[in-house]
Amino acid sequence: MDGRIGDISTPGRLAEPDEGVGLDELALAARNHGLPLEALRYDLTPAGLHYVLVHYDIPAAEADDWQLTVSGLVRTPLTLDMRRLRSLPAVTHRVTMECAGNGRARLQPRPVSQPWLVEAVGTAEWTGVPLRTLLAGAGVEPDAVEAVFTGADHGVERGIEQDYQRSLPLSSALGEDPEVLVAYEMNGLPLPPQHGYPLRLIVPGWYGMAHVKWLRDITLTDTAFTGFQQAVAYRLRQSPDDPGEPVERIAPRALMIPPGFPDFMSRTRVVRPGEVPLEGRAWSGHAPVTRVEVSTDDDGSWSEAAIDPPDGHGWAWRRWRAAWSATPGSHVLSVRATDADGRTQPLTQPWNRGGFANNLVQQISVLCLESD
Ligand SMILES: Nc1nc2c(c(=O)[nH]1)N[C@H]1C(S)=C(S)[C@@H](COP(=O)(O)O)O[C@H]1N2
Ligand SMILES: [Mo]
Repeated sequence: MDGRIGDISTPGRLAEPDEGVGLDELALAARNHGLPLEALRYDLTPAGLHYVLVHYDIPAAEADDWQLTVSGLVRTPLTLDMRRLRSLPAVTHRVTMECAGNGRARLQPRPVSQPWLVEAVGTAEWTGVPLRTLLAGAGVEPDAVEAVFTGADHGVERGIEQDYQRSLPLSSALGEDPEVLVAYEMNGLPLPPQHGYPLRLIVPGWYGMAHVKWLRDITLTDTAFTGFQQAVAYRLRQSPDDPGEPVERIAPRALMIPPGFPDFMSRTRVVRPGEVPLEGRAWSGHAPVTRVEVSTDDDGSWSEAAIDPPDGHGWAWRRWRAAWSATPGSHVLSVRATDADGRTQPLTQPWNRGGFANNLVQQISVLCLESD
């Protein structure tokens, strides 16, 4: 699997100052899609509206002959088919998943990759077997430090052919909070092909790249995994030679359902004067969201929104609501979330070479009409 014709250590490219979105980015944007922001109204995102991100091709997969292997530093290597996995005690978790590249399209300079604005997010109920159960069945050897997860999809990165692979430290793989799942259902139905059919990893609270789809192997190792998606991509780097920090948990973010209706070309929102209900969702992968604030006049003033109670684990977004008295003219609406650890969202753009974990406050331009 390693036709070594490229330099895998090269981090991604930045767009030139005047460079528009290129054909390679349009091709990515055409196969992946975001959550239409009005779908923030649903507690549970209907599967077809959940964002999708696929690096390579959706692999051909049949549940009937799918096999998950658990190998490496285990006492008893396992080969599990779907029937066996479904016979094990299952749990269901409601989890908000967000792509680490969400917000990337607005960065200056712009990393050349999937150009998300803010819509790479969704919430689903995932059903499957706790990873812990499978690892206990296999018996992890004491010198194991990581679990490496391999998907059935395959492609070339910087000239090197490889499978989609990511790892988790053993402490996270075996942990109870969050509880990592090997999931075979999304919202009570078999996984759709684009979301990993028939089997994927779910790592509540972590950015999307950790949730390996089309999962076919788990290997326990005594060294840290250095594959492309772990050690080259998905690191917070300021320069190409900066080793950077790994991208892991989701930074807090609140999003607002754009109020009123769109002006089709400018995408400005249009409302009529008077009370305009504002609503959206807020989440954080570090700790539950405890505060959501809304600003309606771009003058630095914020007022607190009401937040719905969290669900049991706090791995899913919370709905927030506020009311706005709209007056004729142009307005900028903003919303920001703060979590129980005190993490919040910046008002000025943070930057790193991959455009990861970017949680700049959302701003929506609204034109309020003269009274009708
Ligand atoms: N095997 C495999 N798993 C993968 C990916 C992939 O390309 N291949 N993309 C990852 C990324 S970057 C994200 S953001 C999430 C997206 O999951 P979704 O498409 O179900 O929303 O899947 C992750 N798991
Ligand atoms: Mo992602």
